[in-house]
Amino acid sequence: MQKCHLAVDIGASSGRVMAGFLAGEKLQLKEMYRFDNHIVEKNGHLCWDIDHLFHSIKEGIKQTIAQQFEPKSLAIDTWAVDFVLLDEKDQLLTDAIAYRDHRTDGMMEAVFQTIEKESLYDRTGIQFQKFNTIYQLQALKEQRPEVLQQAKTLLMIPDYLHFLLTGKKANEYTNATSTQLVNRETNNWDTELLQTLDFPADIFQEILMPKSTLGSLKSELAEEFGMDFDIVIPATHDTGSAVIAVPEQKDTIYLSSGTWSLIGIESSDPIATNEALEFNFTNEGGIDYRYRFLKNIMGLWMIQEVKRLMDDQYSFSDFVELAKASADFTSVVDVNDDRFLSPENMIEEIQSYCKEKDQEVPRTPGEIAQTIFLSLARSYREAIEQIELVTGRIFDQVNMIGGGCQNTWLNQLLANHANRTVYAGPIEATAIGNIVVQMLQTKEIASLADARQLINRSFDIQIFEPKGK
Ligand code: ADP
Ligand code: LRH
Repeated sequence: MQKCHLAVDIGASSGRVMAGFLAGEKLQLKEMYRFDNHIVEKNGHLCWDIDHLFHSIKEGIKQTIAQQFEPKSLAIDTWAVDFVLLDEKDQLLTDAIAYRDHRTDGMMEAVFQTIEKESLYDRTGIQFQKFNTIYQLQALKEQRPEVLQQAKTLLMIPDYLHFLLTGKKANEYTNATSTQLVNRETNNWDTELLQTLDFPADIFQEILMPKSTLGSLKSELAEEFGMDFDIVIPATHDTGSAVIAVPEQKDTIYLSSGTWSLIGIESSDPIATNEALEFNFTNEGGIDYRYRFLKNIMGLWMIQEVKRLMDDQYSFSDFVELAKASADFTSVVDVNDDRFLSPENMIEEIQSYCKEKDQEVPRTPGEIAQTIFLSLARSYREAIEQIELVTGRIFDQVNMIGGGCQNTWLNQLLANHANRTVYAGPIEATAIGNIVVQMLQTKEIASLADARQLINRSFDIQIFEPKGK
């Protein structure tokens, strides 16, 4: 059997189980299993189907073993901010409610009545997104106080999936910072903040850092799989894992392109200045306390929704070609407008926006896709300008990673509009970042710098040079 490390990487649109192992001078990555993930409506809320996710993880492990791969360890990463609450018997108290649910409408303002926005930013360095865990907890406090009172444990989604595998409870650091409840100086739960907000401090668990070992499989699972292995803590926030895999280059901006577009730089210290606050940049915790100074941009969620609303008649690569053929269509929307976060109908929302702004209304699939891609490229350029303004540095290139790298038209639009060289790849950066943390834990890789060099020589990177707009 081929020994490997298993990365379970679950994004908002799909999950995969990937085996990683060293072969000579290179890191090899092999997909073992892929599964669908999407938000479902349950009990009046938008939720994640956590049973489906856990079942798929188990199926992925079984398929891995059936393909003659033997995991030495496994680690799970998912999207950030969402969590579950457990009662005293470790049973779920609610469904796994998704960040696009409308329960957080107005909750940011409610929190600001207790703590000023500036003070919250100063303590945490985290951006203001209406769906951050802090606002989800505020929603529970106001709408279902009995649930919060019964809660004994808060686990973020990957923490919960790790718990189901091992029976061990912990909160992983990179994802914990996305709650907006971790203090950027202590890198621990901000107990004063929890007290101010009247959140039950005892539901928060010990924070574990990436590269820690959580434990081995529960005995019944080891029996079911016919083998046992360790669960290692990766950067459980997918963006944290993805940024680990940015091939090391000086003066680069990364753009993790998937359901969301996360654009920023790695910084040894949080940058929580007034300008950073004004531009709504975040400082999420990363491996070895490297901070991700970045901005969330609505991302390819917009085209995912359009694809769904058109009954999956067109594939993502069809949309790329259709948009390219509509290159002369110039209407744009403000992709960061909250109206695109969870609209009833994304196509109509885009059309109404254009109409309201007296722009030509996109009608055909190509025009709609072009409006999305052009709008994204423009907002990427704006974010690059903001990063340069805040840091006083110049960045001449962008490293695009994630599934969105496959959108060659968007890569070219970004190169043109930002007038920067765009390096696209690796597509599976998140799984790679997850795997290398496991290899750092076993010391198969000596350092993060070595890991990034290894990634650089192991995966293809496509280059897009700016051409006249
Ligand atoms: P997440 O982890 O958030 O679920 P991924 O990193 O898997 O997202 O990226 C998914 C996105 O990648 C899709 O929304 C789609 O826009 C883009 N994508 C996937 N395959 C292709 C393709 N063949 N051509 C163009 N874009 C693609
Ligand atoms: C990307 C991501 C992003 C978060 C959002 C909720 O998958 O984790 O970093 O802001 O989902």
